[in-house]
Amino acid sequence: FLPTRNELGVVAVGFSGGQPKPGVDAAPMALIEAGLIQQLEEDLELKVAYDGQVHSFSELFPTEDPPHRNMKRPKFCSTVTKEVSEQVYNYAMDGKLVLTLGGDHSIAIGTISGTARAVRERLGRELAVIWVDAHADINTPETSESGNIHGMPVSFLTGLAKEERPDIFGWLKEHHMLSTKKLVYIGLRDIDKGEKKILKEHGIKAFSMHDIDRHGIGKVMDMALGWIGSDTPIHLSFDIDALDPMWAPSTGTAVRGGLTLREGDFIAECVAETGCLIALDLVEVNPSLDEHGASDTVRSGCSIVRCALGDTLL
Ligand code: B3U
Ligand code: MN
Ligand code: MN
Repeated sequence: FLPTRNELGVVAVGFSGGQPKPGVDAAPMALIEAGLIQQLEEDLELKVAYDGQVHSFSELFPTEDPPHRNMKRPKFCSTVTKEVSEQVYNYAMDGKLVLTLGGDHSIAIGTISGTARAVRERLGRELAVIWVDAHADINTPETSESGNIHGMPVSFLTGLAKEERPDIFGWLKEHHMLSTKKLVYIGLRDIDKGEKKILKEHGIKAFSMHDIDRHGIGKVMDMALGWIGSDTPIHLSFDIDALDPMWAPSTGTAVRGGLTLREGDFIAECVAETGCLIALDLVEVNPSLDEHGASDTVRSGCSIVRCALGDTLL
C-alpha cells in the first residue's frame, strides 16, 4: 500500500490564521532557503514534486470573518484547510509521500483529512496519526479558552467537534475522518482541563514527557508503534514546539521541558523505519519570534524532516 518509495510531493502552506502571531507563514520559505528540498533531492535521492510556491491563500481571504462558536477566523481557516486537503489528497492518490510545510497547526485539518481520504480510496485502509506536540490540539470550540483554531484540529478530524456550515468545516465528511483509536500523541506537557477530560473519556493513547522520562524514548516508540499496529499507513504531524525551546525557541507557544533534538529525530527515524509513512507535516516554526534562535529552529525542523524521510546516521 506504500507510496512509491522515492517520490515526494511538497505542499508549502504559509498560513498563520489559526493563531494570533504573525511570522509562522514565513516558515516554508525559511526551511526551503535553508536547503531542505535540495537536501531531500541530493542527499536522500528523492524525486521531489513541488510547484515552487508558498501558498498564502490570500485570494481566499473572506471579506468578513466574525468569530463563530468562539472560533477566530473560522471561514478563512476553513477555506484554506479545504484547499490544502485537496492538494494533499491529489499527491497521495498519485502514490507520492506528502510533505507539508506549515504554517500553524490548524493546517493539519487539511493535511490529515486529505491523506485519510486517499488511504481509504486507494488502499481501503484506515489512517493512523502520530501527533508530536507539547499540546494536544484537541479542544472543541466550546472547550477552547483561546478560540485559536490551531488548538482544535484534532477535535474536528476525529468528529468530536462538528459543524454543519459548509463554509466553517462543514465540508469535512466521513471519508476525511480519523478514529480516536488510531491516534497517538508523543511529547505532551501543556494540556488544557477540557482536553484532559476528552483524552480520558475517549481512551486516547498519549505519551507525555513524564512517560518519556520514565521509559525512555526507545520504549515509548515501541509502545506507540505497537498501539498503531504494523502495516498501517502513518501520517506524522510534527509540531516543532514538541522540542525543548533549547532546540526550537522560535515558535508561537514554546513550553520548557520538552524533547531534545535527538529524541525528536529518533521519533522521526523510528517512523521512517516502519516503511509505513505516507505523509508528514512540519508546523509552527516562526522565524520572526526569538530571532537569534530562528536559524537553530529552522535547522531542527530540517533535521526532523530528513530523519522522517529516511536519513540514517550510518
Ligand atoms: N491549548 C491552548 C494552547 C495551544 C494549543 N496549541 C498551541 N497552543 N500551540 C489552546 O489555545 O487551545
Ligand atoms: Mn500543535
Ligand atoms: Mn504545540
